[in-house]
Amino acid sequence: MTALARTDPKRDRHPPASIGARFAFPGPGLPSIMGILNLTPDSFSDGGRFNRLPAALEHARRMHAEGANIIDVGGESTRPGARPASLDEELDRVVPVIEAIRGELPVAISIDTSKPEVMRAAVSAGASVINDVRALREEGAVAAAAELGVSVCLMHMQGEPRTMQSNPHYDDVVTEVRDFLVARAEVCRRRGIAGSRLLIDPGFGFGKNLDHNLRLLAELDVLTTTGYPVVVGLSRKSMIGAILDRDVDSRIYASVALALMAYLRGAQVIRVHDVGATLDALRVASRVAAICP
Ligand code: 7PM
Repeated sequence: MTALARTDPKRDRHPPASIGARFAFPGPGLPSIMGILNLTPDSFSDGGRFNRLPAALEHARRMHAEGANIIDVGGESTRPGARPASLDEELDRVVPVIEAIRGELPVAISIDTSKPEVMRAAVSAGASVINDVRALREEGAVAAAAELGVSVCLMHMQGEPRTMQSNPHYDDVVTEVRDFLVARAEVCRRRGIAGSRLLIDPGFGFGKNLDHNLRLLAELDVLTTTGYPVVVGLSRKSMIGAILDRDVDSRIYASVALALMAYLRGAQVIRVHDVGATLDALRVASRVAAICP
């Protein structure tokens, strides 16, 4: 029954167009694959700024070669407990990388930021999607996104990165996350962002304990039935660590399993570190889904 969701045309109402139709998709019946390009100092940094750009570009090339059709460029760490990046730090990290990807790879670029200034600079440099873990709640963010005319991923987060994992609480996590996302989407539409440009994301791990995360994935249909395309980021997250007691580099198989479950529940964009491994699983699964009676 869940596999049917992929082939039901009513579920595929906002497909490719919402990230820029000129970019190739991973394949028929497959979701968009958003490869993660994290430019915070803990990655691509070994010793200094000289090799950051080439190393980041090489990683983007690899994710594109493995089938990613969106590269998500982020320069602000949203890790629990992280210190917020300054505006200049964030701009220095992301703008050169976006320009380089734009000049070389036929992929959509999303910018993972909450800052209106970074949104503007990133879109000028070639980004066509804003991915905001704060769902455009920062001052000036809705106006910037409306003016830029790009697609926007609205993500749910309870609290702020520094403290969000200390004691997350919900009466009904699935309903509260859905109501928040639909309300943010309505604000965006009233302020001039077309509904067809909006995507929603439950924000796995952002102010959620293991039980909250599991319920959100088990009941992902509650989000897909809103009509907005659903983005999920489960890749290497601590919910996997909590179940398997494995460190972050040993969570690939489990990440692929969760990506597959999100796909079967109708997610249209899957945000991952391990593009090739994820697409192997989705490609075989999509062949089965395609003949589901
Ligand atoms: C530590 C904790 C490091 C969490 C990095 C993260 C999402 C996102 C991130 C997501 C969307 C990560 C996250 N997660 N954007 N940005 N959805 N739309 O695992 O789930 O990369 S940061």
